[in-house]
Amino acid sequence: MTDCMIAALTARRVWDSRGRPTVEVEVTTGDGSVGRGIAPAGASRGSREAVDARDGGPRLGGLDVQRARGAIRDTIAPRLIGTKLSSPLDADRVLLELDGTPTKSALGGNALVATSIACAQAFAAVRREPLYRVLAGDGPLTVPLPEIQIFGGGAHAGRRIDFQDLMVVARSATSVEQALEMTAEVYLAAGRLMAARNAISGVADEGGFWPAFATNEEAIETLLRAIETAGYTPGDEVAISLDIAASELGREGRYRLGLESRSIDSDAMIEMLGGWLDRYPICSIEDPLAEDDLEGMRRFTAAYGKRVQIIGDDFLVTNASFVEAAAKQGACNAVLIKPNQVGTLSEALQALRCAREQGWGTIVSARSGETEDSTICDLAIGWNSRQLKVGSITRGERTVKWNALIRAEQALGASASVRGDWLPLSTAR
Ligand code: 2PG
Ligand code: MG
Repeated sequence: MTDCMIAALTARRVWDSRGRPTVEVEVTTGDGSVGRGIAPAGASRGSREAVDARDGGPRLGGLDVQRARGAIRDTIAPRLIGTKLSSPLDADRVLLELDGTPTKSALGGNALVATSIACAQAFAAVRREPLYRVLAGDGPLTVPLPEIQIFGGGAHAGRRIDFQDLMVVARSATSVEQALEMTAEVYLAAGRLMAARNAISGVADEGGFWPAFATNEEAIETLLRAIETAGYTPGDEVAISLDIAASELGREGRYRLGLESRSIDSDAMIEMLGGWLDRYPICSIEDPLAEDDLEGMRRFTAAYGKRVQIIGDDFLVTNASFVEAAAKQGACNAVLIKPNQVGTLSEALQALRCAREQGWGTIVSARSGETEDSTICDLAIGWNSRQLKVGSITRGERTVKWNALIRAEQALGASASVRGDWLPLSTAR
């Protein structure tokens, strides 16, 4: 069907939520349908992630994307224009062949992911269907359970506390609509608690409150209090989810807790986190140990893997072979799926499938630098990831995703929505 032929493919520079340049690709097909994709950007990045093409030099902090635009204009567009898309991820084969490097250093992960998304969206536009339906094929369509940030920290908030995300999961909600309402109540309660302490001092990169705490644990305690103040039972109704982003804290088995002016080794880190798992109703913990601390991650997983979801983000960088290796080694029991960590939607899907084969949890995730592109919602729904992480319940680049879930839930019915009561709770014995 010539409808699905790529008639035009253009790139432009647009802006992300941190005011940094990024690249958007627009694909027009033979029947005039249009698909767009915008590359997001991380701040806490795994060292094995796909590399973005950025210009370097003094302008715009070295972050301009003219090199990525050039790669799309000179290499990707000439090859893709005139080809027919026979499936939503069809273009990825060509992209991978054109780049030919494991970290996408030839054309740039940003050039690849924006093109991959735009082609998938164009394919869905030709079908006049939401991308999630096209991606699901005959498979199940589920609206994912949200994990939503209340306090931001680490690299997203001037390292005001050491770890990165304090989130909530509305475990007892029976729909996304209800989960978002419950989260909004917790967010408001947290704001009141912070205001009462005169501690409202800004917004972290993903829209959560800028944390003003004396210790890292005080942040968790405050979140617990916010859940209670909002009228919910911590754990059963609203559970806590943490992203430690431990690769930001140290290397070679040493972790620096700047807020507490101390450095600890891998064992002490495991002990500290284990204490939190005992004391607070936590359902998920992401990157509890650094990407180079396989031994630590194995020990942590052996000790707590039955009580809590242990998510590899920087540790696994959405790479199927790293997921497979980690599963064999007994490290982690869930994976974060961020397409731009690996470069194309096809590779992200491979990582997700590989995790599912291991019986792992799968969480599709946004980045800290985001835009109005909400394709990750289509991926989470169409690939049946069952969980989605997007940052807070504030700011347009975040709410565009949550609001897309609400629309999908209305279209698919609340029975398609994933409930959270199957998630383990660290405090349940
Ligand atoms: C993470 C993400 C999103 P970043 O670490 O999980 O919170 O952050 O995009 O900066 O890697
Ligand atoms: Mg993370």
